[in-house]
Amino acid sequence: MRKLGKNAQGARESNNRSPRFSLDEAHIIYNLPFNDLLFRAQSVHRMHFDPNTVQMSRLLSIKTGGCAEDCGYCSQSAHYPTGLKASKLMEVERVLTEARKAKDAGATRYCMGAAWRSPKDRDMDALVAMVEGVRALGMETCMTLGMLTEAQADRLAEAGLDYYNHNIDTSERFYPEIITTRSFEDRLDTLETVRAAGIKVCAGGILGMGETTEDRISMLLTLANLPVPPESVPINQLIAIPGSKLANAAPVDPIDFVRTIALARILMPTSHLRLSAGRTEMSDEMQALCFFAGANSIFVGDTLLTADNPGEDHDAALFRRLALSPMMLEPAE
Ligand code: SAM
Ligand code: DTB
Ligand code: SF4
Repeated sequence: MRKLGKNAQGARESNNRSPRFSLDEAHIIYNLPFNDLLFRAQSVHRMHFDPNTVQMSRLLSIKTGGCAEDCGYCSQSAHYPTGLKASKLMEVERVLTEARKAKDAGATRYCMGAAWRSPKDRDMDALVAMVEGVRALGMETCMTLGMLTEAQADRLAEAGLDYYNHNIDTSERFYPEIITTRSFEDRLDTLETVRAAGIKVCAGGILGMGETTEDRISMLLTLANLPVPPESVPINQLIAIPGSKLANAAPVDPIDFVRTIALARILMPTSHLRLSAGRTEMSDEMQALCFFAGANSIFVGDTLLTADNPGEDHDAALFRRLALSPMMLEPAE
């Protein structure tokens, strides 16, 4: 049985991927004067990345709605009257057609999401074909399918899946207020299974669900203090879905959002930090501050899984205003 405390907070032994911080240290950093915090985050960022390039991923919902889980933020949970129409797993050929379009529009990573608690073994052949097909187009592949068994993770790894997205969403303390059909520990178990299969880990969370600053710091420490921190860390701003449990959640203070990005950059210096859901509600100025604080990845395209995302034109204009360029794929080893 996993000891959560060790993973979650205060584990001080370092690994070669990231420094280790205690809860007290993380608090002190988060509460630095804003300019000092941003200067420090940007300095760390420049040690590991070109500060003017941003990685671009494209999402596709390969199986939408009707999900058995009760995640309070989600449009796809069958527990809430969100009005979303459920659909079956998409045909492989359709997925590949969409992936080709995403590649032509500049995305280098294709992320396929399914509204499942976990995949059924009968779905594995189709999922493997999707991974192989997208890879053959020369894109990185990512999937987010819920909890995985070791055998499922191994099959996806063999098919060449580059990343698996599985968010811890919030702190261990706040988690049961948002989701009751699975536990924080279940999430950490799947992350361990994915890591053991040799797939790169994408794990992050959501801000704006009514959590405290402490919850946000604690969530980031859990991620940073994993045996190996996630290669990719999506930070989502809640998109309040009408009908969901969090339909009326109060919006996050934008300065607090930027502080959280900066802390994530300092705690996980070499991870890609993705400014994920919620960009349609953010001004260009706020996004610019997030990039300055160390965010260096976004989802592109008009839709995320079910919700809106700024379209290509808006993002192209933003990139021009900030003289940002898309991050190229590193040549395969
Ligand atoms: N069913 C799979 C799972 O839960 O792992 C994969 C899909 S799920 C939609 C992926 C992630 O999207 C969630 O873990 C959550 O962090 C994020 N997400 C979902 N709905 C959101 C919303 N309304 N606003 C912000 N982030 C959201
Ligand atoms: C993540 O952290 N954000 C993405 C991706 N991982 C799968 C999903 C955002 C979903 C936003 C709500 C929607 O489109 O339904
Ligand atoms: Fe289902 Fe994932 Fe939505 Fe939770 S976040 S309800 S598991 S699709």
